[in-house]
Amino acid sequence: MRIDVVSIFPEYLQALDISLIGKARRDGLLDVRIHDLREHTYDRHRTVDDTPYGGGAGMVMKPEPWAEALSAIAGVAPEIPAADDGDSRPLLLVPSPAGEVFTQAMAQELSTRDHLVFACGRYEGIDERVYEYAAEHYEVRPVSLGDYVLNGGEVAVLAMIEAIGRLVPGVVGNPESLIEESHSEGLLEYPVYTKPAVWEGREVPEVLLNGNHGKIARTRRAWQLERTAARRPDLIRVLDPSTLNRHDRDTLWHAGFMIEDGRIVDKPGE
Ligand code: 6GU
Repeated sequence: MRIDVVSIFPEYLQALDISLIGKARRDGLLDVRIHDLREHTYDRHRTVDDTPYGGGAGMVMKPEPWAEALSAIAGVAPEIPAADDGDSRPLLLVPSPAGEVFTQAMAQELSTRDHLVFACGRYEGIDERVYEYAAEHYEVRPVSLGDYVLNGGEVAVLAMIEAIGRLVPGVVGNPESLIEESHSEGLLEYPVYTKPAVWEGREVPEVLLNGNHGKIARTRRAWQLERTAARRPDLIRVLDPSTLNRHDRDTLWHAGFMIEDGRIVDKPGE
């Protein structure tokens, strides 16, 4: 997979040299290229921003450096065979608190693409016309990590590249570890324990110690449901009830949910 990132702080992206993603790059699984937006400025101060038309606080990123950077990347992009939907343009992901929320499902989908480009904005954002211009060469998608504001897209891009990159075949050594994890089945992960069996007077749950694998699997499933009900009730309400067995329904009942007209709803009075 080819990934390009354009930023005025390329040093931020040095974290991509480390750990799993760094190894995947050295192994040739991920071709990550970081570009300094200021390389596409031609004035003495290498200016990338200007005051907003219409007034208001802060500065807006100028269109010209972005147009040149994005054209250069699209121009050198390998020709990609048309996908099922017939759109062969590379994807331009624009980190922004005003974007569509980035989820595990989106990470899965993006991990199958050949070419992703991230445009890291700073200040109050990029001149809107850049997105229209970019749409001639890219499929443009604004994406947000969640409902809070960062100073720029760089930290968000680090998170997204890690979430996407680890799903690219070969990047995670043991693909088994991708199967049972938080969010992949719409539930949070169960709690985990390691040695010693007693630590600071606290015992590892007995069920994990006596090798009854059927019982361990049922217990972990119940822990997942209980934890998700407590921390993320929104995820419980969108589960498909047909995926729940009698044990699951019983666990959810005790956690304050019931099934009504084929949907999971809060028990009255909870
Ligand atoms: Cl993707 N970018 C910025 N600048 N702020 C954010 C965000 C992204 N996601 C949440 N807040």
